[in-house]
Amino acid sequence: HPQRAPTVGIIGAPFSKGQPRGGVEKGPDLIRTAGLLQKLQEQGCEAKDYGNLTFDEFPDDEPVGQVKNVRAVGSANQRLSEAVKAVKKDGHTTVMLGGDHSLAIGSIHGHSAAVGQLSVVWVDAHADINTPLTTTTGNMHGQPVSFLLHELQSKVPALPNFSWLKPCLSARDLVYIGLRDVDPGEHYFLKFLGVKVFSMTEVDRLGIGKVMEETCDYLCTRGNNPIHLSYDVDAIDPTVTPATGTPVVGGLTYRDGIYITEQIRHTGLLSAVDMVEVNPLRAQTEEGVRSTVSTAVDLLLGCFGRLREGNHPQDYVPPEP
Ligand code: Z70
Ligand code: MN
Ligand code: MN
Ligand code: MN
Repeated sequence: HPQRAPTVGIIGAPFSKGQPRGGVEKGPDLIRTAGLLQKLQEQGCEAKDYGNLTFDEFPDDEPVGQVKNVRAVGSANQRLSEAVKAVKKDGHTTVMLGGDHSLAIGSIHGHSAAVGQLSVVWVDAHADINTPLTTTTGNMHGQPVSFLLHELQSKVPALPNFSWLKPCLSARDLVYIGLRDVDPGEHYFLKFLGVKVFSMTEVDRLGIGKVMEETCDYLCTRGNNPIHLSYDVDAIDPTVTPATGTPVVGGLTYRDGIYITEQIRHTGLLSAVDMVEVNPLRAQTEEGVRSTVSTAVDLLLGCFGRLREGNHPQDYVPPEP
């Protein structure tokens, strides 16, 4: 059954302070320049660009314990949460273009504020579930999930510019795909909480077809909540997406990555997408940047109905001689 074309609301979040490497703030404009809006429209998808958010500067953003740029990350995510909430209330499926993955805090919080209980599909080489106490790097992009989960609130200390944030996600409504670089504290939380995880080992064992069948079955039994797809481009193998801050060998193929988006779309429940961690300053070659950005665009097109058999008019009839 063909699905009514959703309308897409695009929010740019040129923010990099959840991690130490400059360049990831260029992601939103690079993805736009690669033609995201035109391509969505060409496949029959109405898209509205809400432009880029601007973020306050925090010149005296001293580390809190180990954690860096806490005030900037808290403030940026509060702004993003309000923006995502407003675009959801406008009736769109939101696309948040990052920026680093700390932005999932605001994106998921704002999405949940608008629509209620969510399912989150987190596609990433990393679990991003460290707390400010388990982090080994102090980077907030390795921690967003811990701030969002109800079950981890007793483990997350109060931080400056985070008092607006209320946990809004249950561990049983979270599925990971693509993990292959997990820290000790993260591994403990994933086991302790019983989170559904398809690491690269499961992708190898089952194949992406079965992984997505199990993912969609699992989300069905969780009650068909609106789906938030949080896509870190480093989930894909760095031979395909090298322009990212922390590439990890042995990732998803381009085809695995696209198939994930096709199957999530097929549920009819996709309600918000993040596309994060595109960093043009991290690839060795221009071709590496081009390949990364065009993959990010293709993943988003897959979310919104692009078919690999081609999107053809239903009333097409071949010419008679
Ligand atoms: C590590 C940390 C991370 C993305 C790296 C890495 C986290 N676990 N996330 N790149 N996207 O810093 O906590
Ligand atoms: Mn169908
Ligand atoms: Mn990530
Ligand atoms: Mn990652």
